[in-house]
Amino acid sequence: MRRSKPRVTLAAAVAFTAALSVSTALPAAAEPGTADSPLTAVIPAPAEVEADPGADYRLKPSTLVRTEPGSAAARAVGRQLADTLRPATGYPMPVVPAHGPANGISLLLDDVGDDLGREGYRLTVSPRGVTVRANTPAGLFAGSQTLRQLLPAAIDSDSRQHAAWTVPGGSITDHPRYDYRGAMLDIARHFHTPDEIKSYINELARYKINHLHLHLTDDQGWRIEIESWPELTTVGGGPGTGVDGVGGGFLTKEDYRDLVSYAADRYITIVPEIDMPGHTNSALSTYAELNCDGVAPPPRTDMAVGYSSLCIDKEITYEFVEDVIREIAELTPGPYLHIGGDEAHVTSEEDYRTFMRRAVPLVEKYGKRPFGWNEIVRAEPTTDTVAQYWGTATEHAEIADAVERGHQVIMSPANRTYLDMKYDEDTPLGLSWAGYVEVRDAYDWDPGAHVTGVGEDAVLGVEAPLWSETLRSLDHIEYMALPRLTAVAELGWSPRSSHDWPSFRERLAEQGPRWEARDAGFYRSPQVPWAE
Ligand code: TNX
Repeated sequence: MRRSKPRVTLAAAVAFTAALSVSTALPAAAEPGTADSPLTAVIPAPAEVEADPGADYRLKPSTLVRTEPGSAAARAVGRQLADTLRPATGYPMPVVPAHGPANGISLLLDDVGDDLGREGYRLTVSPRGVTVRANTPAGLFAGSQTLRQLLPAAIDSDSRQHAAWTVPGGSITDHPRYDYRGAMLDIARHFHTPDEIKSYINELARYKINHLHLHLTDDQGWRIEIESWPELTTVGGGPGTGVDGVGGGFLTKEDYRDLVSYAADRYITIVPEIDMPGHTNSALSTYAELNCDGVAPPPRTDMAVGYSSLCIDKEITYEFVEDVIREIAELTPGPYLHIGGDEAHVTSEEDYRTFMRRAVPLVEKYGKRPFGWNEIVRAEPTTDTVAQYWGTATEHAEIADAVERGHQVIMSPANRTYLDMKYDEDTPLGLSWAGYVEVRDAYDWDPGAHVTGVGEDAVLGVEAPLWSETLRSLDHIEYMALPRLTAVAELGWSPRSSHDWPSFRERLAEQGPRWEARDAGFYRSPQVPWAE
């Protein structure tokens, strides 16, 4: 290989990746000291990559993880990185303050420029070591996720592996396209335990997703403890409250706080959702007084949607809503509180408007930024309200008008980002109301130009929702999320100019052995040339 220093932006990286594909195919041990994946083999694609094939760095038993002196947050990022590198390498990887000349892995807080922002970073690999510099610890965390992907796939194993732990030489300068890169997990249709949620959080962090939206309540179940209305969970979180009467459970406040902090350690913000005024049968069937006729309907665990509504004309409805919003806001350090608002088919338009005009200000009263599914804009709420677009159309007057009025939008078009849609007709799990969503469908669209009138500046970010009517276990979650989650992660992070399906599928192919190394299940899409 020539020892030139090709400067490649990702737009031009495809050819570069292809040029290196011969060495990529070789097992790491075949070429000791040579990186087995190029600097560009990262998802999401970094903004700028400058390869220096003569400057590889190989981890050694003596490698140190050096972190910014005096920064507890940088040290915590260093500890997490060391924890992830130790099992497969078997090296001790001590975490020490970065004094003296750089050697080993260094995580340094530095002024890397406004362009790189809060989450950007610069990563340089030379024969002396790997240095990540960033404006904030969030940038160091993002850079350390990139570093993991630059090491051989075996690094993700939790037992000792024999490989040449080589990082390809050169430098990466990287920062996100959108501030909000999200995933949603529905723990209402089937409850998923805190450990399962943590496992999903780990997966999100690897791909630089920085928000986890938890769909906490729905017709079938109520999955978050509310002290002022305690039966919501004792009944709505009880056994048999999952779809088809399978499973049950809920998060105590302690569980939720622990998840918030686990996510925060990984630079992920929890966005809680309490869906209203529809999708509320579990509350209505628990507290009779919330119904207009004072009669509690039976609990339901079928998959129908749009049949329930809080009672718009009763004052107790707003006492209930305020109590719930207050308790959730108190538990949630993040800026957003999602109040759903979708599929309120049995609420009249006028009632919907009346309801949202009282609910939205309550979110603000408790210091949170209101967030709702796109229907919420019909109520003309404060323009600070974030609208989550889940339609399948690329023309949508209501959302375009809302943007005109000043709303920001999260893009979750169902036929692109819904991880619960089947991949194809043979997919054993999932639904298909928005069509089949293969990996390329999830990747090949532009969030900043997808819906007429919803341009780049109006887009706060992207989110991949995972509804769980058909999903009962972590295996099910992984099978539906992987690999499509990575496509949405790339759309949220990587520059528009890097968008390139041939490059993405090649890089995605390299993720397969990583998922295998960490025992995560995934769908082997025929669209991807999976690596051995
Ligand atoms: C639509 S998307 C819903 C959910 C379902 C989902 C299934 C949205 C805002 N509402 O209630 O779980 O489809 O794909």
